[in-house]
Amino acid sequence: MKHILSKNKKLKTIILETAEIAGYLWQRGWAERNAGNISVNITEISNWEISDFDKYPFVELPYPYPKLVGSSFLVTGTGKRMRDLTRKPMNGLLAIKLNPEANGYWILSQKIGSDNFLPTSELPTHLGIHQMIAKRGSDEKVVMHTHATELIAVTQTKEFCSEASINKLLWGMHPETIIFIPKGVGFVPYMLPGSVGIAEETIKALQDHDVALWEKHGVFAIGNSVGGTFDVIDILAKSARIFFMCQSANILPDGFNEEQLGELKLLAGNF
Ligand code: 2HA
Ligand code: ZN
Repeated sequence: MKHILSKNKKLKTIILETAEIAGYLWQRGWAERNAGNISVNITEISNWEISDFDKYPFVELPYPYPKLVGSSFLVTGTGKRMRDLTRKPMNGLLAIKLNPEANGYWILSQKIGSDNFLPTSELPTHLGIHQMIAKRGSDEKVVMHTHATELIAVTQTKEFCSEASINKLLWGMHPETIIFIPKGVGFVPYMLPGSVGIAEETIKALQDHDVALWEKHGVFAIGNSVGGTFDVIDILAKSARIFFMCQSANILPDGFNEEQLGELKLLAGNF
């Protein structure tokens, strides 16, 4: 890391945490090939003063993000593998900074002419989510997309393709789920990945949930830290695994009733 980023200790910590969690995504089997992407809003900890912006690659965005003027992000690169991030994080991550018009960004982790690569194909969705967070003024810094196999599997039947039915199922399988994810998950019906439509639906779903479940594709989750965002997906995936374990043993799981869920919800914060 022989560039402006290496002088920033807080950023280094976030890069190392992202690399560690990327390894867990791979170990879970949620990150086949180049699947998944992560972005972290690093505006608050960015200490760089740059006078020579023309040294860095500049990329135009298809539309502007007015609430993100001048914001900086750490983001995974397009085509990069999560499993490779664990060894050489900056070979798969970029640091970008939006311009004053918020209709383009400089790639601060690369110099023009070096081995350049671009951010994830899901960048419009990531920036749209960060903009929604900026608008409402909440603290989430991280957006994580991964192909959580167990959660994809439950969306393969129409039975669980609604917010009400998917949350009833996931909350019912394990106490942690309603304690740590009391708002449940939002549901996004199948749409072409990387499209404007799926970005809009995801942003809508994340307005009142920390997780959006993409039908037959994966999850988008937001959180204050990379590790904490992973934890939430991990808990949901465990619920789905319990459901499938019961199914494969020919057990029809009872789940929790409304009263049990209600008292579990009250444990949030001291569990
Ligand atoms: O980053 O997961 O949805 C690759 C993807 C696209
Ligand atoms: Zn994906």
